[in-house]
Amino acid sequence: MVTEELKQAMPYAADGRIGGIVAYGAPVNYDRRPTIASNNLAQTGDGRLSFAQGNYTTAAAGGYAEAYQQVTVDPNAGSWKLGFATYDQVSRTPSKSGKLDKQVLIDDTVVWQSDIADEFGFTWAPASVDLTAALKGKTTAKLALRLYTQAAANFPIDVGFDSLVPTGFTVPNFGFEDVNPATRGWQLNQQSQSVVGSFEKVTPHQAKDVYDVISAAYAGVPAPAVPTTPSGPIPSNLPRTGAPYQPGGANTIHDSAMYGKGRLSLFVPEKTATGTGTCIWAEQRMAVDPAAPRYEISWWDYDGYAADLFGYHLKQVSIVTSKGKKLLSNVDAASAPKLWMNGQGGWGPIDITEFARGESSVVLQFALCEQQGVGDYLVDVGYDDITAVGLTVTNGDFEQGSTGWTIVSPHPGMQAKVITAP
Ligand SMILES: [Ca+2]
Ligand SMILES: [Ca+2]
Repeated sequence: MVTEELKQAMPYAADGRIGGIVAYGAPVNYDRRPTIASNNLAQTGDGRLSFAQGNYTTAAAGGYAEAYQQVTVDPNAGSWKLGFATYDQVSRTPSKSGKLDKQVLIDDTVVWQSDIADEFGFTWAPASVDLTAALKGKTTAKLALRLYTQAAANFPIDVGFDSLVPTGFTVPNFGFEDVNPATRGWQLNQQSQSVVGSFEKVTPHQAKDVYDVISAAYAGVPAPAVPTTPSGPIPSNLPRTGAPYQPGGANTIHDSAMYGKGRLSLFVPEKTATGTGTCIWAEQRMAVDPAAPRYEISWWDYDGYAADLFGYHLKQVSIVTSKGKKLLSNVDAASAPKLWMNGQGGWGPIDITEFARGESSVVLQFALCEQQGVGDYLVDVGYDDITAVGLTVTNGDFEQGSTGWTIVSPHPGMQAKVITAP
């Protein structure tokens, strides 16, 4: 994807039509950073088909993006069907229904569709469609997977398709593991200004791979090859039964940590009421090094929320000293996209010298607090990669379960826990 974008943009930069190219997400310390674990949203392997729209954007009614290919059909197979899995980040919120439909088409006719608000959000829902009427007697057909905008949709989305299991026909690259335009089989048809289709592949060393692709583009040499094989088997078909989202549970993404496998999860399930002012959190008493020249705390946080739903869930980080409790950070869970942020992205580590100086130890709290009670707004806030200067942090990467942390989860419905991917 980076290769294709650079190929399009570099001629503009070369002849001065644009001043330069910002490669969003380009790594600067590529050799030190592993792939962000939660970036892999594939159901199987490391590749998937994605239809995404950014924050603060509205998809116009009638538009769509689709991936398609001409498939070979056995006209005498006796049975024709397609099993597959779809993913979205929309829980069953009524305000989001009637706007965006996932669709399967044969020869440009819709044979299956599902509203993105039909299933539980953030989970892969298995699906199946009988294609006997559409494929019987044919030797070839156009198979398309589409996200269609039925009515204007003003919220960020990332809809996935993965793990196709055809019966009575064959689909090369059924798991979207090959993203090379020359060999991937699939084509894209872009009929929306804002919903963008792409073949997303996450590699174990994403930052290094992106760095190498950018280097190759500017050096004028061919881009390095991207792996084209799945890292795991594609499962057989399953009935269509979406499971409720549970952080780290069945049908969620492989690993929702930032780095490694563990993270803190502060969770409010959908269709669950909370009370104004209630909080859940993890806290740790940290020893203060009296000889340290300064004191800093750094953490990364994450949530699955969107900017159209402000004012409910707050990510709060506090320090408790002998003089009392101070709020260090107070960020609405709807203020950032589904992305790990180093304290809302802008500020990075926080200088806490004025609070820690002279203390033998301090308590740091990482909380989710309800600014307003909710009736039905799922949120899953993550914290990971907590580090400090001048303080001793135990298990700040949550790779040893909850070791070192006190988990405080006094409210039924709100769930605080350390989750660890298999
Ligand atoms: Ca896949
Ligand atoms: Ca971790």
